[in-house]
Amino acid sequence: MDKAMGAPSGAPQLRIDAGRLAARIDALAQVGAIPGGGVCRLALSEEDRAGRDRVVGWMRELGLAVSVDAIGNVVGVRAGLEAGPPVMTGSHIDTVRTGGRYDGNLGVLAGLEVIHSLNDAGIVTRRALAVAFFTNEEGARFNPDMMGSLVYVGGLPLAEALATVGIDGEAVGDCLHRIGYDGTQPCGQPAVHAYVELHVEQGPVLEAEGYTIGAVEGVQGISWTEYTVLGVSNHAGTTPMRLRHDAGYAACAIAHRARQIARELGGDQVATVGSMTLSPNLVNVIANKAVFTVDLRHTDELILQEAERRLQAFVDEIAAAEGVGISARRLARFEPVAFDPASVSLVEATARSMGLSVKRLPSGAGHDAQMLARVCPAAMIFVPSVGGISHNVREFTAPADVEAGANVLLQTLLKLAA
Ligand code: HGY
Ligand code: MN
Ligand code: MN
Repeated sequence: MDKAMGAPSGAPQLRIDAGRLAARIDALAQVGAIPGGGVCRLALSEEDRAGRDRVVGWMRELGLAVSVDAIGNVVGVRAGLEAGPPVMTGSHIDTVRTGGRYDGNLGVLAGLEVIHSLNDAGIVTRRALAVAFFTNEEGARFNPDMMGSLVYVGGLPLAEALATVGIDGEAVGDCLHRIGYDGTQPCGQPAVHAYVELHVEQGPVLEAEGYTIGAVEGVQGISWTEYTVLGVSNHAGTTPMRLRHDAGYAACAIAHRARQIARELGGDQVATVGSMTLSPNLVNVIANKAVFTVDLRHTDELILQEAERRLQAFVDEIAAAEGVGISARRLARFEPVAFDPASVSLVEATARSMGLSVKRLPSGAGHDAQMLARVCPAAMIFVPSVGGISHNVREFTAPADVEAGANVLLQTLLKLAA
């Protein structure tokens, strides 16, 4: 690297190397690759370990000082001209079971591409820069989602996170140790000056309205609940309807009611029953047990609470009517988060200064940025998802949009670190 040159006012003409970024996206997508071009790297799995090792290898190649904290968050720091808390970017590299190659991965790899471009240009920023990936953002195996970043900002005690048992009966702490990422760095270190995350929109808005960049204003509220219904198994043929205590029916009725509530409330309200297991799960036996999850979300906290209230009222009603017992276990609950207005404006102005179309919008999905927003000014940059598809192997973002998003990230970070 030739003589280090401070970047007092940034390098407005500097751009990332799109081919190099695309190559890293493809290379990481080979880890846990599943048919259809997707990825399965559930948090703290062997695939997650392999993905982590690959990204840490790139961090070290780029000269970053890498630390692993006690919940497995990984932070690579590039020193600035001055000491002090870094400007951070990043996201997550764990995926859902039917994940795409951009969700989370793009934010981490674009961060590495920014570092690589600055290294090539011999530019050293005034403030340090950091690229992070946080443990278990998805929450698909261990609840809640955004677990690692929530611990990082002090929102979840480390011991509680480590003791969390996943859908397959294994504890976070044991899995973290097994994959060798139970680090020694205290959680929350390094402190962060500002945080910006690049992420695919995962929804239909930017594509439908023809925008390249999203300046994300905040993240909607999230409510995850697991319900356990206990009924009476009986013969499907001989048991009169009036004598049944059918856990399967009650679960499906609640799922139907959740959809009705979303329709009644309209607007941003969404409701999803994504997992359901019946026991004994046989064609000719009335189910005596059903375990299922309900995911409710809304941009407005009071409307989200109303959705929760309406659903619980129906749960009580169907329990009495069907003569079944229903218990609820909260898996995740986060209120809507508004990002730092000045940071949102910076993203918007940076995109516009690069001649890119930009729209302000909320995020329907949860992100690590909503946790970092508790401790520093945070913002997000969205790029379009083709067909609005995500959490699906068909997830895709056009290369030109990937490049545009990474360049907006580069220039935004340069301004924050100047
Ligand atoms: O569920 C979510 O919003 C995110 O994918 N964790
Ligand atoms: Mn994500
Ligand atoms: Mn996701």
